[in-house]
Amino acid sequence: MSMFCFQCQEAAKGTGCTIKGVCGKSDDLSNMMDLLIYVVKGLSVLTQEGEKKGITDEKIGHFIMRAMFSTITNANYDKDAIIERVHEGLELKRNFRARLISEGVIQEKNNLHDCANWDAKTIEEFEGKNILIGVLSTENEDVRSLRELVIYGIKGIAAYTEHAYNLGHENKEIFQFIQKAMASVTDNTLSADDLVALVMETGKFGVDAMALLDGANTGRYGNPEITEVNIGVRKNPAILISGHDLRDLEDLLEQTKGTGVDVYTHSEMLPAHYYPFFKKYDNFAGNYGNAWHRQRDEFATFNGPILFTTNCIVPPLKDATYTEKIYTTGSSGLGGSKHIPERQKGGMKDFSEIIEHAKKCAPPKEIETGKIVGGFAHNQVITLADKVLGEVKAGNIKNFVVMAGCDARMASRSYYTEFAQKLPTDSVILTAGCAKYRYNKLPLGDINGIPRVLDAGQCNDSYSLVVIALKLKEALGLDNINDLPIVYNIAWYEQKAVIVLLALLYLGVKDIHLGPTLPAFLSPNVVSVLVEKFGIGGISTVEEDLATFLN
Ligand code: FSO
Ligand code: SF4
Repeated sequence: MSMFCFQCQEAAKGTGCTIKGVCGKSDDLSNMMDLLIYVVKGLSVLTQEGEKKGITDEKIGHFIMRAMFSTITNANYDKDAIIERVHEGLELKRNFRARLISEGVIQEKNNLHDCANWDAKTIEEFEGKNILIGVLSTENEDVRSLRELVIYGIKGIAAYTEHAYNLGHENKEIFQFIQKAMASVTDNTLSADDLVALVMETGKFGVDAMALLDGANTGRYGNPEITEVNIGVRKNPAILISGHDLRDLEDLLEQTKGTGVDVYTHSEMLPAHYYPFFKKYDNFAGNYGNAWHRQRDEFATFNGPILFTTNCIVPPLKDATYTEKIYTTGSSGLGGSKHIPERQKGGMKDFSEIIEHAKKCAPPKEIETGKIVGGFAHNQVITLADKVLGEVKAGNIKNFVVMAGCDARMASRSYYTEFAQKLPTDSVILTAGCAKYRYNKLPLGDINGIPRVLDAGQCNDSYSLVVIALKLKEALGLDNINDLPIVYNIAWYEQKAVIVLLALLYLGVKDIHLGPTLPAFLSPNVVSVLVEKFGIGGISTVEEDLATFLN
């Protein structure tokens, strides 16, 4: 075994990647990410000591946010960038630790966890350490499972918090919680019950992070509205933008305006079309392709450069024709690809090189034609509330099925296409995240004008689905969110889906079905707790699930 990672749904053999990641992450990169998390833990332990005496450092919260996000599945394949972050974190830790010592908060020799005191400067030292401190260094499998559940939830929180931060929104309580939680996962005195409570608290801050991002996105770009998005192509050279960061999209659209270069969205950037703000850009041409895992084919036919603002990246094959057309920015990275640096305060990122690159490329090749409809975030759905409730009361809508989450490669995910196809025609699908690509182009029709697939947006817009559920509960005069005619059949892949799940659990949602497989990082005992407390279950066949879920 040269690495160990089991944070995503594609963990090898359903247990963990031990030689190389199924995602393409190499063992040395995986181990270096483990070390980055160890540095975050060390910083977090020190911040807890500092807080006792009111000593804080804002830079630490921001660093931890970026560091955690860069270790999320499929986001960063650039080992040098991760090493740079380890150096940056150690420097912050060195300084903060020295400050705590000089102010008499801690002693040079102390009983704090090794992560708080460990220091090093060379790659050799990093490599000597990183193999000792990974996931498996927690021996008890239940404690390990609960600790990792918290850590993966925090990775999701870090991602959403970073997007909000890029739009000038932050919530200090979220940063404080992250630090408390990352310190707590090193604390051997915590019982399993303490850790379960920490998991729930992580869910609470997941709700806060999604609400923060919702406010940041809608505050700057307006409330998503019903929108038809073109999935065909035009005749101009173009740039494809992927990932989730709307601020990067704004900078790109501003800089491509009037250049003759079009901009298309890919995968999770599709919902940007639903925001009123972006409609003013004539060169914002449409959405090209499908979910992230189809990129090896779709990037080849796109012809123009591709900008990744976040995950999900699939490292190109050796003979791929588009490798030199990939650019990354923010927490994403791909060794060998050009990385666009951060924006200066009050400025924009400089995308001029990508735009010049695009001008030399052929226009995208058409792979499909037509339109898809979306924009059913909370504000839009609440505007339609009377109509929707009318259809519910008239018995024309019998139930809502939340099919939010992620898409990924596994062939078994055809389950979700089939499930959508076979749902009774009086069921409406509520979706968010890239999971929608399994059914958003199917002719599923509408119920008296209400489309049978209501897409709220990106995975973070699962928050919208919660707001909608709470409104429905109020309008129908129900006491409990679980009395609503809503079924949860969620597909997960990476850690943002983990925080969406924890947020739902925190809000008291019961009987969530999670597929296509349950997380490898949940030990049998932790699964039992989740089944007992929350009624969480997996999926089986479409026929069986339709029969049981809709009952
Ligand atoms: Fe998908 Fe990837 Fe949005 Fe994830 S593109 S899988 S849950 O990054 O964040 O839904
Ligand atoms: Fe394996 Fe997923 Fe970890 Fe990649 S992120 S190494 S596929 S478990």
